[in-house]
Amino acid sequence: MCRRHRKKKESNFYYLKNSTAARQQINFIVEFLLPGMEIRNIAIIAHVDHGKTRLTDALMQQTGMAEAGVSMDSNAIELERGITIYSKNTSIIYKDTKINIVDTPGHADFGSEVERVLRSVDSVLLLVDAQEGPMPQTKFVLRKSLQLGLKPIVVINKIDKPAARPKWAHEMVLELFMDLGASNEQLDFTTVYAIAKQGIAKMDLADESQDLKPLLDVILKEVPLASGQEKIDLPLRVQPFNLAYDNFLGRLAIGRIYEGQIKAGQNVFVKTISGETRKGKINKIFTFRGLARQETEEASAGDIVMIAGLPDIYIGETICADADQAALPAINIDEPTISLNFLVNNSPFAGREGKFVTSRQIKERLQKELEVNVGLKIDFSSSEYYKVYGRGELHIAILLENMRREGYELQVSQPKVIIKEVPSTVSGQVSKKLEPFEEATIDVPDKLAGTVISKLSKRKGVIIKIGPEHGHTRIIFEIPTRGLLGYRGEFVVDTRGEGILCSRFIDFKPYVGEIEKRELGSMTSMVAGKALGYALYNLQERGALYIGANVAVYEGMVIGNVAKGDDIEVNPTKGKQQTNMRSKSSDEAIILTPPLELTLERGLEIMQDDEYLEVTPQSVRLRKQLLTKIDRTRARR
Ligand SMILES: Nc1nc2c(ncn2[C@@H]2O[C@H](COP(=O)(O)OP(=O)(O)OP(=O)(O)O)[C@@H](O)[C@H]2O)c(=O)[nH]1
Ligand SMILES: [Mg+2]
Repeated sequence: MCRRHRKKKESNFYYLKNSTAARQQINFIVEFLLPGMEIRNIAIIAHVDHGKTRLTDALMQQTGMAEAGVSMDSNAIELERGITIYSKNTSIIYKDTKINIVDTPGHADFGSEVERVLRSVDSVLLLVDAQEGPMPQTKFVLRKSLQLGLKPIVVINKIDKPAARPKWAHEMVLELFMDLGASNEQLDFTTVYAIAKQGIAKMDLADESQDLKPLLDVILKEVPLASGQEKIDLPLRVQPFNLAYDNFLGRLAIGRIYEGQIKAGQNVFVKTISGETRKGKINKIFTFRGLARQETEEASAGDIVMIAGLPDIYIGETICADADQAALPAINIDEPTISLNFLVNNSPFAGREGKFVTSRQIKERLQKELEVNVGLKIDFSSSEYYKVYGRGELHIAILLENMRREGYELQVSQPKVIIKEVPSTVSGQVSKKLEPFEEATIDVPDKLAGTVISKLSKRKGVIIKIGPEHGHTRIIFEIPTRGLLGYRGEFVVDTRGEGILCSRFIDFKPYVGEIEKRELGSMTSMVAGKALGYALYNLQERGALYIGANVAVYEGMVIGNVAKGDDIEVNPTKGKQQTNMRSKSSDEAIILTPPLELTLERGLEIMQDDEYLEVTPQSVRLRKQLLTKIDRTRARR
């Protein structure tokens, strides 16, 4: 019997919750059945925090692909922040079918990653929080899925929350489908209710269920088959949608085999997006087995594979068997929206904490990042700095966080939005300036709506929609990215932590002119030394401090902000005047407000144009570019 044509047997039910038996069965399947197995490819998409990773983890556990406690969020920063940063592949086996799953990030800065993934799957699980209902990123990922002609399966998740409104959420999702122009077929989506956290799914709220079987069955029923002999018989075509890097193997392409078979050692042709063809050779092939990658000699149409051997491969190119085959439709890569300079740290504390500090080391690290970080662009042409272009503050912050954890030390300039100059079509007329715009969705307690509206209007935000939303006011703004930069911190303070703000890039639109922001001034140290509690006690009346007592400071280091007005120079090392009189307010009695800790993101947000953010494995410090007051005054003239 040809394995490839093996009929699916219902009795082969590899679904034994978390049991060793399930894993033994999996080992058997992988060795003997996998080569001819039916394949389905799905992505899990949603707004940030709606439960994608929890669901993926539970699917892996219940099908015996991972132990309890193993998570798709495996990177240290992901674990720390509790968010997904990189989309990741896994596979599970259910009823003799291999289901490749891509868990995607929900944060808007990584939206373009989701878009690429969608190109390579045949359906999506659209997760929606049963209490929050559809959120901005739900709309974005659903729109992209619908445009690609995918028919989503809707999963209303977190139905265990006390304030869950699953039926309402379902209605809202249906409305969203209609607003986004879904076809009749797409509108006829299947809805599954779930508690990803407990690994439970049910078709009807009243159903009894202890596991995810109902969802798995829907996947088998609804997701189109990716494999099939008729596709395998065609000449090879693979398209990478993601990149990875391995110290030994170099650049790796993660792609879907649309047609044919791929073999280790095979000679191939790579068709570029611009229409050129180059030769290459496949070195190694891996498929996904749970989270692990498993080397294989060959793989067939329908599967998602990781390929080594093509050092210059890029997203959206087509790997094929013959030079005259047609390329697959290109995959769009979103342009960066902000930029900043990375440079060697030259503060008085430079080199104390970092292991890799030189310009060459930073350059090499950035070049390596370009291997895998698809949204990133870097201009290495200047001798003084490297200009890094990214998709948002979080995108950049994650790169910096990774670098400092690896032992790098550097400083960066204030992030700026990218302004594009488009030549006018009318001769003789000046060119047009375009800047990135975002759609910002804000939920705030009703009484605070006024404050938010007035602040964002000053920052050139325009209200698109406003209305009540579960006890809050929801306001949707269209606002230049420039207007939002540096606003988040203020928003948290203004709404006392009760507001939600999420935004995503929509398009480059005509430049709206100067934006007036009420910026806080900087409190800059005019001396080097150790900060003293007594001095800080007096300074904390003027603004929030970034440092506590006994922290070493240098001249030109920014140690806090100034609530009112311009920058000031201060002496944080000044001790109390010594007198013979014993005063009541002895140094020990001083109680300092806890400092506002400078995190990378906060630093990037609050820093001013004439400052650098110093990033080392141990510290994040803010400093003036020009350290002495004389130099700063001279430069202002
Ligand atoms: N009450 C409840 N909480 C859940 C459920 N599913 C997930 N959560 C919680 O929601 C939070 C976010 O879950 P994740 O799975 O990380 O969400 P995500 O969609 O992967 O988030 P991003 O990848 O950052 O977009 C975690 O604290 C989960 O424990 C659920 O069914 N019920
Ligand atoms: Mg996640």
